[in-house]
Amino acid sequence: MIKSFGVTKTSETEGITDCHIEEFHNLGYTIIEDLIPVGELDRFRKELMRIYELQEKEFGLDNLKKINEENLARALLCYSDLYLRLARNAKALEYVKKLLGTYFVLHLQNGIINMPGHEHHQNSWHRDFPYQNWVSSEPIGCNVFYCLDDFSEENGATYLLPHSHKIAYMPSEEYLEKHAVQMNAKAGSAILFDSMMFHKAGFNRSADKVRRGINHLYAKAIVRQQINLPAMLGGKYADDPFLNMLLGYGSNPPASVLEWRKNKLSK
Ligand SMILES: O=C(O)CCC(=O)C(=O)O
Ligand SMILES: [Fe+2]
Repeated sequence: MIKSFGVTKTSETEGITDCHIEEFHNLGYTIIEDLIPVGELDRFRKELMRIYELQEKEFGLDNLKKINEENLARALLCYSDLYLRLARNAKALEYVKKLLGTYFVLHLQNGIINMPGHEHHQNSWHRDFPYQNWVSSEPIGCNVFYCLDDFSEENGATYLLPHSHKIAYMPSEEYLEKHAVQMNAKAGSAILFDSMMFHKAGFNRSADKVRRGINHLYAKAIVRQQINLPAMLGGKYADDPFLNMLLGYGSNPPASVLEWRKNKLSK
């Protein structure tokens, strides 16, 4: 029992999951530990680096630099079953369902490689739904950001601005400096945060510690995907009803009126 007076209503939480959800709603974020077993982390790190190298070869490092995409890998699950498994991690999706309901889509899956002594485009404050100067009463998206390495002040752990999912405009520099918090989180944990929160990667000032993170943004199906995953996958996984929803097969716009009506008829 909480010692209090004049209180007629208290938040009802049952167990640790509810406590995380309560933190998410109030602060805008929470850290969930042990989502990736420590023994598997190295596979995830290697696979991320393999995919990034592929993408760097495909587009060229100079071109990646021109568009601020150096050390950033996109749509990992289109290259790797391991990353498809991560995108559908059952424990993480339990939270996503509590926040977004049962119908949601993977809006993006990125790998961020924060190199020692190197500026990264993600070092700048932003919302993952960019250009929006409004807030919503309910979350329209949530991020599951996995730490593949231990995150620390030294190696550029992510900064979040608590409660900024409820702040329509970017606060002042003084406010950011005073209230931003850095996420010291263990490798294998994930930072679960409202996609309207202001955040950024810290600067990695370590001598030699690469800091890798995998960002997932799950959104209500009214939000279009950052990259058209069904087009990239070309029908792969479409027969699995859950993946059909998650990957956007079920919510990307039909190509014609006839297709729209046929879809409705078949339901
Ligand atoms: O790497 C980080 O700490 C933040 C990454 C980020 O903001 C993003 O991927 O959108
Ligand atoms: Fe971000």
